[in-house]
Amino acid sequence: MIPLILIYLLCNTLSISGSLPDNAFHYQIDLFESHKTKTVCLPDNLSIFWLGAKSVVIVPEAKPQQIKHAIIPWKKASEKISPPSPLTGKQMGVVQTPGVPPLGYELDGEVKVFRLVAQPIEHLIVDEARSTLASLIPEKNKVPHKMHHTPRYQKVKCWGYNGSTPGPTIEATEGDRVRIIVKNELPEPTSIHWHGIELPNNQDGAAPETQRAIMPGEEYVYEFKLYQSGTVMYHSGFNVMRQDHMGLNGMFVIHPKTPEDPVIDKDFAIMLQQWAILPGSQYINLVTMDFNWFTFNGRAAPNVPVLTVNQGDRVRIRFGNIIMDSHPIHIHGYIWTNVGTEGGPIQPSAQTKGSTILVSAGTTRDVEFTAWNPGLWRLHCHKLHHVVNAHAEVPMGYMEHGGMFTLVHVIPKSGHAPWTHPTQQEESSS
Ligand SMILES: [Cu+2]
Repeated sequence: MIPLILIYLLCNTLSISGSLPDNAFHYQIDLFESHKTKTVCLPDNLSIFWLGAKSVVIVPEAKPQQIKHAIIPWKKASEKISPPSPLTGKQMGVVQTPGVPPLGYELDGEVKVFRLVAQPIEHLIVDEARSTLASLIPEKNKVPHKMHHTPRYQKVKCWGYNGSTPGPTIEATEGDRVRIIVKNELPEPTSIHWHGIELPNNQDGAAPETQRAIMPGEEYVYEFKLYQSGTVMYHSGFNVMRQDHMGLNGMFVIHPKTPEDPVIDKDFAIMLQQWAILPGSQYINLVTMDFNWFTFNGRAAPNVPVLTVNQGDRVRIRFGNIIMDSHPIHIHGYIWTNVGTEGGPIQPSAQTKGSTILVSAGTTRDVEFTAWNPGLWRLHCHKLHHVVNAHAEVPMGYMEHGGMFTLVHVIPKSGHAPWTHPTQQEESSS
């Protein structure tokens, strides 16, 4: 117990408790209760691994495999978790974030006031008993494959905003002044960075460079005017590796001041996320880059909601990516137009076409198409490990679709009309 005595002597105001088996000594240290920073000194033969604001693992000889399975503090037992505010679930915009409740706002004069609560949540990534895809697959297509067993149910103890991960999509209009009141119900300090927004430095949410972090239990107010339009994002700006991976991210849509042409009939937002979850665990493994769960708006197939549109609709899909890897998102049956980035709309002369859009880490990409082609069309990441669930656990046989995979269901105008390509229509009308 030498480390215990050592740390206690050096930092006599810290509270230290708990232990891990084997060679690792695990202590909880109340660093942030007093808003003070402590420096912990250790002799050369001891290594210290920070697991968050309140927890360290001390290993006499660094043996990473021993800390890999350490459970990251997720929630304080004493912590009060607020129910979603009445504005959560209130659709006041036009963007659908499938699987994520919308967020309304209150008006204070001309300021749009949004409320976000950062809090621990228990989130269901997949529950095959509630598949959103199964009912759409024609019975005649179901042939008896022998599928290898893959997890049919995966819950995760993570962090989110207003009860969901990603958090609700914030919608406003170019020229609006917005106020976002953030409450911290996490077991550690946090802040929110407004990713891709041009704003004054003191509103950037980069703690500690531009603000003191929001301490557990505190509320903090951000307020700025929106001078741009497009799809941007928000995510934690403190202890970023951990907090963003734990689920603290969301989309932020700024509509242009002038009406859009062509008019968008269905406007979807999809946040791309990835998670490392050890077999049988509900906790996120933060000490690996071997991600094994991949989600659209926090859900893996077959539980990703289907994007249902009518034939002829003008459809926009906004993709956002805060996590580490890039995701090439592909659609079947359509060529879409790349119309926007986190920098805003792309000028028509610079727009490109494709059926796959690469959404790199830290970027957003908006695509548009007219839903001329009826049917069930796959929409999925084209990194092939990203379209199965917990791929590391299963042998390479037949595997059901999982991960970043869903369908665009284009409902035909008429069940009897023959299939026609748009160029055929042009030929017949000319
Ligand atoms: Cu991917």
